[in-house]
Amino acid sequence: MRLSCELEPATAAGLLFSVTLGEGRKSVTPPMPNNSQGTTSSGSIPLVGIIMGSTSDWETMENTVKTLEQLGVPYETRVVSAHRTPDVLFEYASSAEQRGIEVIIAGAGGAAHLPGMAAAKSVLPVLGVPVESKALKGLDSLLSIAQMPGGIPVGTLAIGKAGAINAALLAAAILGGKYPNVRESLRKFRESQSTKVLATPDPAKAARQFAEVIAPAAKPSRKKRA
Ligand code: RP5
Repeated sequence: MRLSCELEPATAAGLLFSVTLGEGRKSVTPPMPNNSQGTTSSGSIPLVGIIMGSTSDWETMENTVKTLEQLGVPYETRVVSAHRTPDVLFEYASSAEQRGIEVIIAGAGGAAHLPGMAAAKSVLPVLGVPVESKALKGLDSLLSIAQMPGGIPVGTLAIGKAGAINAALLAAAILGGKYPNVRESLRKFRESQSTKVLATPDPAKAARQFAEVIAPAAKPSRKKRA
C-alpha cells in the first residue's frame, strides 16, 4: 500500500493536510481558522511541528503557538489523532524530519498516545503536553505521556496551559543551539519576564495603590443634576 502525504496549496481556510492511501485520497480539514503554517517572518519553513489529538485541544495548544510567535519561531499546526487517524499520525511523524521540522510538540488528553507514537516514528525530539481531561483533570494524560518505556523518550511538560507555554520555550531552547537568533529571543523573553516580576515586588502595595489611586481615577464622574 502506498502511503504519502503532501500539503495542499493554501486555501481561504488555510492549508489542508492530505494523505494519500493507495489510489484513494483523503483530506483532513483544518481544526481552526488558520490550521496551517504560522510564521512571524513570512515564507519561513516551519521548524516546530505542533500536533494535537483533537480540535478540543486547541484552547490549550494555542498557548504554544502564541509563545512561539512571541519568540519568532516558525511553526505549523495540525490535528493528528493517534486513535482516530493513526495513518495520518504515522505519515506526519515519519515525514517531519525530511520536511525540515526539527522539534515536534504533541498535545493530547486522556489515554494520550499521540506524543509517544510520534516519538516512536521519528528521531526528532518530541515534547508532550498533557491536555487537561474532564474525567481525571489531566492526570491520565500526564501519566500516558510521561510513562514511556525506556528507549523512546517524550519530554513531558506540565498539564495544561503551563505545559503548552513551556513546550514552546523548551523547543526554543533546543533550537537555540543551532539558531543564535532563537537563543537571543529566548534570552529576551526571560529578561522581560524578570523585569515584569521585579516591577511588582510587593503585591499588597500594588493592590492598595490600585484601590486608592488608579480605580477612583478610572471611574466616570457623575454629572450633578441641575
Ligand atoms: C484525545 O482525546 C485528544 O487529545 C483530546 O484531548 C481527547 C478528547 O478528544 P475529543 O473527544 O474532545 O475530540 O485524543
